[in-house]
Amino acid sequence: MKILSALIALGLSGAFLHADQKITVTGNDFMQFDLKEFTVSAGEKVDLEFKNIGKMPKIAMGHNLVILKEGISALKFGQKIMGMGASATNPIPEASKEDVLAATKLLGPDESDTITFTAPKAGVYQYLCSFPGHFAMMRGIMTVK
Ligand SMILES: [Cu+2]
Repeated sequence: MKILSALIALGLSGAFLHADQKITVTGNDFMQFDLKEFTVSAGEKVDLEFKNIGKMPKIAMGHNLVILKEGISALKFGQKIMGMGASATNPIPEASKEDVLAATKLLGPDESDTITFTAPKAGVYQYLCSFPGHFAMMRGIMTVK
């Protein structure tokens, strides 16, 4: 009986090891993400916390983190939304949302936003900051295994 309860306890702790995956990324006044790549497990829940650690006003240096669907280039997406009139107040134009897997809010200095999503199937997913022009420097890769 003791062995059985020990096995059950082990099983439960195993379940806890598979708890949500937590990823934290920051953006700064130099248009840099601190994490340019991260890896998550397919089908598992991801808590992604994004923080703007800069000091410049949101209208001049706001940041967000936009993860694109598989096969969508962050560079091309960044260029496309500029053509759609993306701005500090409309960083993800409506017509571009079909390309977006998950996105945080656009953040001003010292703000943070946490989003939760289920990691899609295995593959490579590009992300960027969609504040106009920031895609030139603020890009990264989420690998799903
Ligand atoms: Cu930015």
